Amino acid sequence: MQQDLFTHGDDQLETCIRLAMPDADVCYYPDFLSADQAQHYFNVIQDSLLWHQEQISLYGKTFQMPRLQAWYGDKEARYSYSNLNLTPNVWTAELLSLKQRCEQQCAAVFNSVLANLYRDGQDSMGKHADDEAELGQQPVIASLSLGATRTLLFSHKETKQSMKLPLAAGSLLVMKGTTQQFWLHAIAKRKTAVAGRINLTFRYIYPDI
Ligand SMILES: O=C(O)CCC(=O)C(=O)O
Ligand SMILES: [Mn+2]
Repeated sequence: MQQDLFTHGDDQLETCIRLAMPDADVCYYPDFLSADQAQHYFNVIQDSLLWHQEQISLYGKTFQMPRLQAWYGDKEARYSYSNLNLTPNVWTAELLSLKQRCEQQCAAVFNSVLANLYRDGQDSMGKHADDEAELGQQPVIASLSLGATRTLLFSHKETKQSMKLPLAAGSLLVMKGTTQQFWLHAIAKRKTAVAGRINLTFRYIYPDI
């Protein structure tokens, strides 16, 4: 991994760890939020979002998604995901303020956020790319982690190269460029006891696609 220091805004310096992944543009900011801020947002978001457990249909069978989800955003930011069609809830004050911080950090605009709550180590997310048509060609995805550290597993679609990245509380992972085109990512189950974790992925949904 290579460390880049770069400026954003006036004279503020942010440390970005740029991951050594071919065909990708992935940047990790370990200290995007302070420990206190991360704990505060974890508590408020866990208590205030309208969490629900989706059902997924696979090979004619119905399964419960192994995590809770909630979708917030601007009215027009409708999203289809694993055959689900999600209408966004109206932004909460905390989500809006985190969205603005992510926009500033990424020099990008987001109109929605997918929130995932991993209740314990048995909750997970399967291998996928954030490559739905409504995200556009080379989406910028800002992924903010709160609560317990869980490992994100990247795997290259062609070469099968893999890469593990523990996502700590208060960290921001920014995926952009060709990342979704060439790489899959997943959160694996953990056998040992793990406390709750919330991940927020800020996205821009093109309303007319
Ligand atoms: O929980 C994570 O870090 C990954 C979430 C994710 O990949 C998604 O919401 O698409
Ligand atoms: Mn994803």
